[in-house]
Amino acid sequence: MKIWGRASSVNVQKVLWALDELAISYERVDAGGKYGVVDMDVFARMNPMRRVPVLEEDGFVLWESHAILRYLGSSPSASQTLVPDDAKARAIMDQWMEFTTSTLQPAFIGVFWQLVRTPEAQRSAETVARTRAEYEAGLAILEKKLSESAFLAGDTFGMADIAAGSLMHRTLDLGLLPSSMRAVKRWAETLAGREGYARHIATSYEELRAL
Ligand SMILES: N[C@@H](CCC(=O)N[C@@H](CS)C(=O)NCC(=O)O)C(=O)O
Repeated sequence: MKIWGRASSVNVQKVLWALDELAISYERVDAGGKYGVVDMDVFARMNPMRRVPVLEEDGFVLWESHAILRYLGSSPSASQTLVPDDAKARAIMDQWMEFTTSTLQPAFIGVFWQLVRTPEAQRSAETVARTRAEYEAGLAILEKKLSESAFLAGDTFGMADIAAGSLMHRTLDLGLLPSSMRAVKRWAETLAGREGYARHIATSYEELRAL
């Protein structure tokens, strides 16, 4: 199995974390950001969006990180299941993954771009405050859920925790989690104890910083 994508991309990181959890071996090829590659026609034939990650396996090609997570979780080579068999339990997992795609991650990216990817001279305090507040609104939804259960889809760790949890290292590092959100903090600390998180999520993002 080949994963195309730079290791500094949070969407690539969540796939690498899932591969670790599932003990699936793979080869990663740098693409995107400073590595380019996504501009090449050969890459566009795999992913017309020219984005990473892309999974390639014996001629099978898949893009969109959460589609990749679901595929990996249901793959026969998975050594443990992160995607429940039960339809309702799986739908709850999907719900949190969709929430991450549609709401939580776009809000995170808004503030991350301001604080890390925009040169300080070009930042506006107003935009920082607005994007921060939008992300806090998303985190508040997680806080409510995680004060009711240990993980997003219930009592056991699963793919939804990988999808949303992949944002937590940068969230904590940038001081974006309000101190009142104790349940998110407890959850993030639990996730940080997993080897795949330590290996792929808790990494430096300095190469992304605008000078
Ligand atoms: N919804 C897509 C988003 C993919 C995406 O935006 N990837 C970013 C990196 S996080 C990308 O490819 N950016 C262009 C680049 O790195 O050159 C997914 O979840 O896979």
